[in-house]
Formats: sequence, C-alpha cells, structure tokens
Amino acid sequence: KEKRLAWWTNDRFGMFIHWGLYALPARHEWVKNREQISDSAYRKYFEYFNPDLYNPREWAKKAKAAGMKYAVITTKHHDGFCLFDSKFTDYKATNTPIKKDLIKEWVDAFRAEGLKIGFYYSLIDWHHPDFTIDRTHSARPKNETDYEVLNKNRDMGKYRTYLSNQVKELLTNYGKVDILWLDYSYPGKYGKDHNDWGSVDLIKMVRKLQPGIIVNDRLDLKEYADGGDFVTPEQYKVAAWPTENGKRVPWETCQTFSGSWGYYRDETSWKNVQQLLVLLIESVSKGGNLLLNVGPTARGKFDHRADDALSGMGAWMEYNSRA
Ligand code: FUL
Repeated sequence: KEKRLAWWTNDRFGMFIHWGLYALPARHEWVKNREQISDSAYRKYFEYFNPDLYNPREWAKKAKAAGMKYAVITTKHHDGFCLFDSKFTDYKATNTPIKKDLIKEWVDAFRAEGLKIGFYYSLIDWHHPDFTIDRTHSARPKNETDYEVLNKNRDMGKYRTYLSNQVKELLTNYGKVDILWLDYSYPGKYGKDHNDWGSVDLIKMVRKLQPGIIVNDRLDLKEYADGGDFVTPEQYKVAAWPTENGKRVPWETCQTFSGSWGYYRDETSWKNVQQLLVLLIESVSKGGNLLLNVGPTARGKFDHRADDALSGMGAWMEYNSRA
C-alpha cells in the first residue's frame, strides 16, 4: 500500500473537477435532489448540454500552473449522467449536442501536461431504474416514504452489474488510471450498506484491472485489508493527522472554493487565496493531501474566480512546491 501511494504522498496537491448536467442550472450538483426536480424537467439539461468552449488542455495547464500534480474528474455523478462513452447507457455525453466522449479528451490533455489522472465515479445513481431508493442515497420524492412501494420494480442486483460494467470500462478503455474515487456507500441512518454495491467483488476487479491504482475509502470496506488506500475528510480542516486503531493513516481532504462542487454561479462564499494556501499548508503539515475542486461552467470554462484563485496559489507554489 505504501509503495502504491508513494507518488501521491509526495505530490500532495490535486485538482478535483465536478462537471456534468448540473452545470447548466448552475446551482449545486445536488440540485435535482435539493429542488426535487422531476426526471422529465431535468431532461432538458441533457438535451441542451453543449460545452462548446471545452478545452481540457487549458484546464490541465491551469492545474499545473497552480502547482497541482494530479486531477480527478467526475465520470458520472449522483444524477447518473456519464461524461464518458459507455456501452451500458444512453445517458451519456455522446448523446448530447456535444456528441463527444469528454473523458477521453480530458485524459489525453491531462496526461500531456504530465499530470496523474483519477476518475470519480458515483456509486449512487438517481437515473438508473434499478438503483433502489432509500433515505440516504436517493433523490427520492421527499413526500413519498413508502420504500417498499417505491422499490417494487427495482432490482439492486441489476444495478450492481451495471456499476461493475461501467467501472470495468473506465479501467479498461483509458489506459493507465492512477486514482479511483468512488462516492459513496456509507450506510447513513436509513439506507443500504456496502454489500448492496457488491463492494468486495468490485474492489477485487479494480485491483486486477489496474494493479497500481489507488482507491479512496468510500466503498466503506474498513474490515477488508485492500478496501481503500486513503481516507477522505470532506470540507473541513483536520485538527490532527487522522488515525485508525491508533495508527496514522494516509489522508486527503477534498475542498471547494465556495461550498458547492458543481458550478454555482451565485454563490458568494469564495475562499480567498490566503485561506486556500493556509488550507494547503496545514494539510501538508499534518501529513495530508489537498484535492481542491473546480466546477466548470456548462460551456466548459473555469469561472474567473476559480482562475484567480488558481493563479494566486500558483504564484506561491512556484517557489514552494516540491518537484
Ligand atoms: C459527496 C457528494 O455527495 C458531493 O456531491 C461531492 O461529490 C463530494 C466530493 O462528495 O459525497
């Protein structure tokens, strides 16, 4: 495990990218759930998804100039929409007006800039007809709570097959993948647990397909030795190096510029460069990594506030970054 993680522990600073249909409403990646948007109303974002200014090489250059050494992108978020070309669904970028496998271009661009690449893949899927509805993982209609009725025609087993097929595609069709960032199977108060996702079989397949890959902890497989390589404190500054059974563990905090992960145009809570640098320095000083998120717009650009933050950090990293 330590060997697998050596480059990542050295590199420390990466870019997270949350991009998908939710960039169109530009009000949070959970907008479908938060606003209880129906499937048919959400469909219009699929029909109009056309990031005509998408230039991943530009993104990669910005990440590199900020001092970032790796990047992780949402190949599919909770809404189920795939930025990659999958054989197992029609709900994918190649069927939108942009008509492209956006992940393929992204991988090529980030690799060309010398960055390591990671795939975020949502274990949750609000679009798939067999993903069972529960209180913790679904964009269910909030006024409907009779889960037996809601799940009458849903078969989580079929979803498990879908999930495993898609992860296989991602780890087969894009060359070497450095990180797999799965999200999330924590049981919550009322919900499924990791068994519902067939987690042990899934992780075995992942390790087989990409022996060098590192995987986060959100399959929730603590008791399984090879289940996850690092822990993922989200949106908070850790007070001390996180431990498990008294032992320090590899960790990475993921953080946003302004609160949401998907592009949120009107959010006013942006952190300034000094806050971001303190976050990076404090994380590294406690043995951790920082995965800092950008939510590109629906046309495929970074917001100017993200650009400013990245170049501000880059100015400091130019003199303080590790090779
Ligand atoms: C969470 C998700 O629900 C958020 O939307 C985001 O992707 C974050 C990194 O992880 O669990």
